[in-house]
Amino acid sequence: MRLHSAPMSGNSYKVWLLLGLLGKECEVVNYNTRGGETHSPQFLNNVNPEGKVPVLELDDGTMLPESAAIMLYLAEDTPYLPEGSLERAQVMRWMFFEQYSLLLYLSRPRLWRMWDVEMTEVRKAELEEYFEQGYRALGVMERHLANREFFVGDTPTTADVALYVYPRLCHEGGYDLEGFAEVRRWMERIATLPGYVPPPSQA
Ligand SMILES: N[C@@H](CCC(=O)N[C@@H](CS)C(=O)NCC(=O)O)C(=O)O
Repeated sequence: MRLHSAPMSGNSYKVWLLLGLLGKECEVVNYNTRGGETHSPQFLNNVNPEGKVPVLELDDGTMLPESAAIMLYLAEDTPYLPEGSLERAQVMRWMFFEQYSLLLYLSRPRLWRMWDVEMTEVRKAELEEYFEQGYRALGVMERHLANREFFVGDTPTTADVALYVYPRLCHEGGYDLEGFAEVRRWMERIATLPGYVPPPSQA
């Protein structure tokens, strides 16, 4: 297996983290996303037509993009993916939530800061919307975690790994998790799991 990824990519970090927690090894090929390497004809034709990482390349050459799909594939037959259909659906429910309701809002402010993007009036208005939606999504997580240790069941699953990454990195985009004590406690629990891999943080 080979993982196509980028050094500061949160979505790639989800996969590195899961690999560490599962005790699995994988060759890593890094790209410079800012420099447009993932939009080269070679990448678009042979790795991912969407021009994004992460992509897991299987031993037979099959390319599997999308962090959530990769995590579900890697976690099969491990404690990180429950066997029961309802529990599995709950895991996917939180991974869909992460993709639709959390990811963009927490990742974009970080990306703009990292890339020192010019703050036009349009971007300023967008940023405000990202923070509003991002804090809303963090509130959903905070309420869910009020009476449980992990998102689904009593042990960590791919849902926890997916949801961990952007809250862990979001301070780099200007978020403040002061009002999210349950989320912070849950993040501390994740950071003590055997095989934990620290984030690709600049800070
Ligand atoms: N839904 C995708 C999002 C992947 C994504 O946005 N990847 C970023 C890096 S974190 C990327 O490759 N950006 C380069 C680009 O869009 O040109 C996932 O979860 O894997």
